[in-house]
Amino acid sequence: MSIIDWGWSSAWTERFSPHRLAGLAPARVVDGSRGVYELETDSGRVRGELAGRLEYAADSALELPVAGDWVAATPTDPALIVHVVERQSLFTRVQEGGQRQALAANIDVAFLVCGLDRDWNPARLDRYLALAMDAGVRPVIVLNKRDLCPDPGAIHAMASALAPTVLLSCTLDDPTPLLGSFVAPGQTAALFGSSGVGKSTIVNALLQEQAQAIGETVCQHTTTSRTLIRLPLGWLLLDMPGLRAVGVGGGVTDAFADVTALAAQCRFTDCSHNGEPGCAVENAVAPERLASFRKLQREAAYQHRREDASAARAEKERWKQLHAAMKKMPKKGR
Ligand SMILES: Nc1nc2c(ncn2[C@@H]2O[C@H](COP(=O)(O)OP(=O)(O)OP(=O)(O)O)[C@@H](O)[C@H]2O)c(=O)[nH]1
Ligand SMILES: [Mg+2]
Ligand SMILES: [Zn+2]
Repeated sequence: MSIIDWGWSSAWTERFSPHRLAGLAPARVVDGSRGVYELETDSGRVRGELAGRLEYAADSALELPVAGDWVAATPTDPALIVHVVERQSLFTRVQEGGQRQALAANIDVAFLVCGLDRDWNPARLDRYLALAMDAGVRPVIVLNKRDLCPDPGAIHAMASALAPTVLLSCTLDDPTPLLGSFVAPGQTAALFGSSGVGKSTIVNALLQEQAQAIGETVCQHTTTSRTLIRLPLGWLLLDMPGLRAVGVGGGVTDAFADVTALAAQCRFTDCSHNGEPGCAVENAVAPERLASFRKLQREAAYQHRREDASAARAEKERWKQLHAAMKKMPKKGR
């Protein structure tokens, strides 16, 4: 096996060339988080550790490696990770304190998995769609456990209006053709969704083996780390732990393309679709969907303000340090 089996392509070769000149080798992060990683390299699976300078030079945790990343590492075992190669996409969520957390890098397709037993929650799906749009990753909605739902047709119609949708049951169907049609060989997909919706069950069905542990009880989080898995069809799939909080920091207008299109016809450009005259949205969009839109829009706007403020603080700090350094420099006589 080589890194080509893990999604390496000519586009990456180009991005990587400066690191190659520095004697570093490319590796893909297939597992792990802060501190200890599992890497796939041209000489197989190795353990990876962060080089001190990468850790200390990082302005935020977003700059550290995450599952799916391509990194430049020493050709040793354990390998020392020196750089994170510029990402093609980064899937993030906003945590409760307002910090953005990286969930997965270099994902081509996001499978947003919902369980049709008791997890079906359109407002939560709106959140996941916004995360995918914010990351610039193509979303595919996966409605799993159709065997436990008396009328999956209505939900399927509702979801299909938002993004390409697959209706699935791991006990009745083979997910390989259903999900495989959305991912080309060499591409990477990831499974997102609450705990217990069946993400690891889907992985095992695609692999036709019990590689991932499956939950016995729905309330516990069975998968605890992110793992990139190579499927027989030649594409890669990242199994994610279930997410409790799904804070949104952007992507809302794209996730609500229907509302956005109608809003262009409101009489006032700053219409809040809340009783204004000439509003084109309020009577055309279901009240729950409009409420979900408003809530996520407020949340994303708040996050933008918070990130702008913190970027401004960092900029000010940089200038202060530069200024202090300049003052210390000896004045040369001319
Ligand atoms: N009836 C039915 N049960 C399913 C289906 N898919 C998964 N399950 C069951 O749902 C439970 C949870 O499945 P997991 O695959 O562990 O769920 P997960 O999304 O990986 O959960 P976390 O790892 O905790 O995030 C298990 O008991 C599975 O057997 C399905 O299509 N139909
Ligand atoms: Mg799991
Ligand atoms: Zn309006």
